Amino acid sequence: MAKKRVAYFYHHDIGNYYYGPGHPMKPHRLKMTHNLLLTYGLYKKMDVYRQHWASREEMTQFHSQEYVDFLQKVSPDNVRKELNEVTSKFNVGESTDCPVFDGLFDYCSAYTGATLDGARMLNHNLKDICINWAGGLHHAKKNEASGFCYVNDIVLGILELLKHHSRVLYIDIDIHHGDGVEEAFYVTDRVMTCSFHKHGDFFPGTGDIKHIGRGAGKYFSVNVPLDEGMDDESFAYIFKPVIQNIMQRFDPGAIVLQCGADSLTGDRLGCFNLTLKGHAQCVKFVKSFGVPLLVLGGGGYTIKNVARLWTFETSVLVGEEIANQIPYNDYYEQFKQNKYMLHLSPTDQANKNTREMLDRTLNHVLQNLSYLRGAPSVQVQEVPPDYPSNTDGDINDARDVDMSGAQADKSGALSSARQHPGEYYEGPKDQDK
Ligand code: LLX
Ligand code: CA
Ligand code: ZN
Repeated sequence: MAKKRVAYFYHHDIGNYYYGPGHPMKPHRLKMTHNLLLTYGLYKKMDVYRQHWASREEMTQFHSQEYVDFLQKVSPDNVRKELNEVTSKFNVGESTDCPVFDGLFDYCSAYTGATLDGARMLNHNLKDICINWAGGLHHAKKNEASGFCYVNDIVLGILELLKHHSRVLYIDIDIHHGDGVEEAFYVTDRVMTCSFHKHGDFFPGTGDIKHIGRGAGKYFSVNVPLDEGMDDESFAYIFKPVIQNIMQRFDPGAIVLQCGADSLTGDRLGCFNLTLKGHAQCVKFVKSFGVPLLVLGGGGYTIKNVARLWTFETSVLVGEEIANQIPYNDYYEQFKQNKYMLHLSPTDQANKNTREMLDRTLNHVLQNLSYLRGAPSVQVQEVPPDYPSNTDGDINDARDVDMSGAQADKSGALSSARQHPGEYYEGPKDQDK
């Protein structure tokens, strides 16, 4: 496979945000990943960028003003006294799994900024693949936080890609259902969402195979419910034909791939049995279609294995083989348990996904896909700007990423945005509640 032009986004402060003692989400895993991939020398094979900080206005392209205002105002100091009443409304605070911590808004602004930068680089054909391991917060909703996620960078990234692409495919291999992304695009045929997840008595409880989209979006939401103990062979057995079929029928102009590491063997909160190779074969398969690709992180709670996985997947994306022996790095002792080896072996956990179940699920999904009548197209209109106009005029102040050359796109794509009514689901109408 020819080498790809790869951009990688990282900010040196991202690993210092802290959800609090005992919380399983540890942004420190991003620092470990960054350090490991640097020591493998992978920075030489891609362009490394510090992201811009996403503004309130950029976030409200999906989220409600009221919710983003709240995220901007709330702090560990005022959450109890002044803002106590609204915390339950937005599902943020002590009694939830989405705590208020120091720098919460800046954290959201950092990971969202990186996802938007990646989408814009792909839109302007500056790169083939963009990577943001800090992104992938698929549970966040228009008006509320959920499952450790506050701002849904994925929805915002897809909306950005839709400015230049008629159709965007979203693939989610996190062990959890990508509910926030599915909900946002449930009624449109311009975004196909496809989540593979553990289903049945598992957070967030959505993602039934029968949920396929509504209205113009019917058959454009694909759910692949799975059971515990999923191994590499079973995962490939269902992942490859589903994605192959979607690629043929939907023919997306860009793909967003959420690479949650909680589907790995030995994850603290997960129950699948995938190795690095099994997880990364999905990445390799998606890459093989040669479509502009935005790669994001996601869950992942055994943090040394998150660092292993995303380092290995970075090597796959840049097309470089890396040694199984982990090179000396800042967190070297954390890798001792597996003799300082990169790769993991599966455990002897039983795979509850029988071949019969997988065949039934696969046939059901392929049957639904067969109802798609060719790839939908939309009218060519004027391209919306990369950055929404801002009355303060300060949107680009902190933008570090070099986007020069963006206007040089010869394809004419810059002057031909594609828009469609009902681009994403606005949430229930009052009369539906
Ligand atoms: N699934 C997922 C993906 C990304 C993030 C968080 C989640 N949430 C969970 O894994 C989960 C697990 C158990 C209960 C509830 C939710 C995420 C990624 C980066 C930063 C913040 C959140
Ligand atoms: Ca998933
Ligand atoms: Zn998850």
